[in-house]
Amino acid sequence: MTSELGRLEDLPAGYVAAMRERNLVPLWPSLRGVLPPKVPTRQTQATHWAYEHIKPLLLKAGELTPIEKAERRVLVLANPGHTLEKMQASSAMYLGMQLLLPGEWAPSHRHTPNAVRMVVEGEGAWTTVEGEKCPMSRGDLILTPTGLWHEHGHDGTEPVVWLDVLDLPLAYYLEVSYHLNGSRQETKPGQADRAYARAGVMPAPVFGRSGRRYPMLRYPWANAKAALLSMAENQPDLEGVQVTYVNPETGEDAENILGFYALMLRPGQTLALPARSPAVVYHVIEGAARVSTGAQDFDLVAADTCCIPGYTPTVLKNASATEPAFLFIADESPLHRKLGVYEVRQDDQPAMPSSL
Ligand code: 1HN
Repeated sequence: MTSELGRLEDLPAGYVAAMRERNLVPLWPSLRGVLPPKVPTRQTQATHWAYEHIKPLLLKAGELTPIEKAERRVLVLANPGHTLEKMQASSAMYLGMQLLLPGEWAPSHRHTPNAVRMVVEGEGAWTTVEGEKCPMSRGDLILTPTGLWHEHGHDGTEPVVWLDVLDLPLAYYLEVSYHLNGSRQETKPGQADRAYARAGVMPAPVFGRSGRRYPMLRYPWANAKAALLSMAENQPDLEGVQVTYVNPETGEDAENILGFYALMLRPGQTLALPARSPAVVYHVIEGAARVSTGAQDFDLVAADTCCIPGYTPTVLKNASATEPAFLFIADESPLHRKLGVYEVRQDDQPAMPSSL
């Protein structure tokens, strides 16, 4: 088979026009574009969003646009490779930095896309999810999965900022993205993050489990950080000190489409990650790190975020020789696994999954 395929310009203009008039196009001029050799075409560009650039613009939005006029006051971290208007970080991931000022309330709604919030700074805000009031402190992860009612409020004195991660681009592409508005939720007593606070044991109510798909909605940073520190201490030779956020009753991914992780880089550590099919978002919770793709280096400090396209070997380096660095990571692994396209490449070689 030849690798040079016919071009559109090779065809008589009248023939092309006659096809187009009937909503027909020839495949062969575009075949290599949609099915390139070995490495997929990716719109997603490696992109770094520095918090020092976001914060003043976000605070300005707080002056310019009252919460009633925004519902959610968010600056979207848009990947220029997808064009800014598409509001995508990658093909399936949406990222936004949301600001809530003291006394403000972002009303209750629910929607088909899944969301999580990673708290960046400020104390006193909360998200109520299906009646469970989840306090927001730096580094906490709060789930608002598909279909669950959620609203945000703020009883503190300083602005609160968090990073929203949604599978909105996927839901929009699938033409399944919509929302419903609700009224202020009654909060119920109890917090699931207390009930599921210890690994290795879990609640076994004598009259049966909740059977809820999302038994845990708030993942406190204090617990995730303690897990990472004890892993690092207990396994001094472990190269990748990482935890993933899961459903504590089943061990499955916390949400259906995107995967969420916390990773610790030991002081001075360099961690080389193989190329994998999903795009990845790195966000610094504590410390500082360099994210390198070979083509680009991003120096991330606390609250900075970057996105790396899929199939890209990536090197993470702790910028400090004396302090650990802690990263929050979001990726498209659960989606890729469900679709059967998840891939890890050794030495950057294609490892196409096969059903054999
Ligand atoms: C949303 O519901 C929230 O509830 C934040 O805070 C960002 C971006 C797109 C669509 C829905 C929220 C969102 C969103």
